[in-house]
Amino acid sequence: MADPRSNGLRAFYEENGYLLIRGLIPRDEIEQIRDRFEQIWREGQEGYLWRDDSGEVVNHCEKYPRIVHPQRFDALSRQYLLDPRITDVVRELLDDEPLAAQTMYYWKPPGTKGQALHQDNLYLQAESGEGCMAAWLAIDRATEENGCIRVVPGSHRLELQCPEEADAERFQFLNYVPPPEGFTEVACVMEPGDCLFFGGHTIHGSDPNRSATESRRSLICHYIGTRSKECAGFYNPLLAMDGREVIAESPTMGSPCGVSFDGPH
Ligand SMILES: O=C(O)CCC(=O)C(=O)O
Repeated sequence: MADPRSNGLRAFYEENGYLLIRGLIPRDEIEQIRDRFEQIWREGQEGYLWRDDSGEVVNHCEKYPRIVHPQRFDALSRQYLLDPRITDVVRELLDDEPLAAQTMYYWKPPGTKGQALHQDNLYLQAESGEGCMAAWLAIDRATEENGCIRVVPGSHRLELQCPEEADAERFQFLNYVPPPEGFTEVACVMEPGDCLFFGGHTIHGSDPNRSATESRRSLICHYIGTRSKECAGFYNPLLAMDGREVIAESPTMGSPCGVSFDGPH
């Protein structure tokens, strides 16, 4: 694995607010993760993902095909949330001992809407340093056509912005943070096993899946640093790296919108 302290990787992160590590998790493990979630997709999971009478998938986000907090019932998700290959990078980039906040898995089959550009810390509300950090692990090849992640380099230095309304035809969630003048989004084309790390202020999102045949599956893990004593209640209990449960305090940081967001985004 590439050491984030070496080869200018840390410098790249500090400059850009994201870091892509190629081949962090080998293909055979990626296939195991994919197969486990295909099983969850087929069998459903009470309270997280199930099918209505017409056979449509129902979950936290109505018919948007993703699952939130699978680490709470699935040992494999929890294993990757606490995997040192991922958490060592998070520790280095946060410059703090990580606490795990959640996993999410996106199936994103052909035709699925995207997620408008946004900043994660508006939702997690971790109060120190970068706020939270995401590790976005590609399960399939992620391309511009099937709706890969897009990031706005340098946006990690911005304050949290109050979102505008996104285009409901293209995006599932309607909170949209436009890149300010002078900032441009870039597409992160990734292979299975590549992992993209980005901070809680980094503006990012994804376009709809325009492919006729390819899903764009991904496992996403979110962390905060231990120095951030606060985090939105939706993420409690957090997990320390040894698996211990930790309860974060309620956020006091305030919101750029006046109202706080707490829940999946
Ligand atoms: O994977 C995606 O399409 C969007 C994920 C994302 O932006 C997030 O979970 O914050």
